[in-house]
Amino acid sequence: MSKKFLAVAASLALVAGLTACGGDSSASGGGADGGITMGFAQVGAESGWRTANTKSIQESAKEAGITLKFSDAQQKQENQIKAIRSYIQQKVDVIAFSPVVETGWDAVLLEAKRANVPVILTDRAVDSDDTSLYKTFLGSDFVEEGKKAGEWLVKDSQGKSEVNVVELQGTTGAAPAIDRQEGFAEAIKAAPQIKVIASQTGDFTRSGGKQVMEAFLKSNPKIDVVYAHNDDMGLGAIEAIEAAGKKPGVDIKLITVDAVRDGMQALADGKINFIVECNPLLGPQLMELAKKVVNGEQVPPRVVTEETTFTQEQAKAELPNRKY
Ligand code: GYE
Repeated sequence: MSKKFLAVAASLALVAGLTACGGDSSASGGGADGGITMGFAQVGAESGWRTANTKSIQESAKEAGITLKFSDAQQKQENQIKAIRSYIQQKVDVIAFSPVVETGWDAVLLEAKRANVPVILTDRAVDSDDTSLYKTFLGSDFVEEGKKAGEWLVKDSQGKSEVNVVELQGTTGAAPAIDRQEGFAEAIKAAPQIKVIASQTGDFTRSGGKQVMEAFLKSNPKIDVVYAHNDDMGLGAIEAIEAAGKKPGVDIKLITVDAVRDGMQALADGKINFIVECNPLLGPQLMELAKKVVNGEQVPPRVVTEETTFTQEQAKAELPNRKY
């Protein structure tokens, strides 16, 4: 993985209009009143996964008695940087964020460090050599997720002479897009008949997945498999495949990542063939870590979420219990 350092232009602009969530903004300030205030800079609202993640964070902050200041960056790094600067200015007790992309964070994280505001990375990682810029990283192992997707396809491709895959990538430069591509590529090396014939970003959205898939279908006469970095893009691809008069799950197989309800429904309906789970319910663990960090307790530098995979049969059994 490349280690790039993009210098972030220091801007003094204060962010107007960050949504305060969970209450009284005057309660911030070093936990002097005994309460903890967290500034959370979210990626956006691009997918079902993200919606579930946001809900989990808001609900568990409430349960933990943590005052949450929440902002939505609409998938733009510059918005996240502004939000983080604003949280530093407001002297929150802890900042948590899920970085839109991997690189370009050193400058703003250094500002937080100098202002003594601890930072927790959640869901997505940053690509920086300086691990002193954050206290811990809570989230999935995306390379592992990509590997699980690839391993399923290797098994499914046994005895076939040619398997053409198109890949719908997540947001360019985002950790889950980079790592899910890497893990998948690694796993399919075991089966040389599997070839990724096209790969393009659909930005983790349903409309992005649909658009890219429409273009793939026009320019590639033989597509056997779609590997989508999330359910939403896979669901968009299903629409494009059906509009082209083909049967998703049968004429063209689909593998996706996340296992949100809509994805699981499509899997149970036979339109997706395999889903690798990525757990969005990070709120409770995040609040636990935040309390420890604010109290000066030791926390592990990396906390990995436990996840599984689903076949069509397993999805049918799991659907009634799925909470998101
Ligand atoms: O898989 C995707 C979302 O960062 C793990 O972001 C997250 C990814 C998730 O948009 O649906």
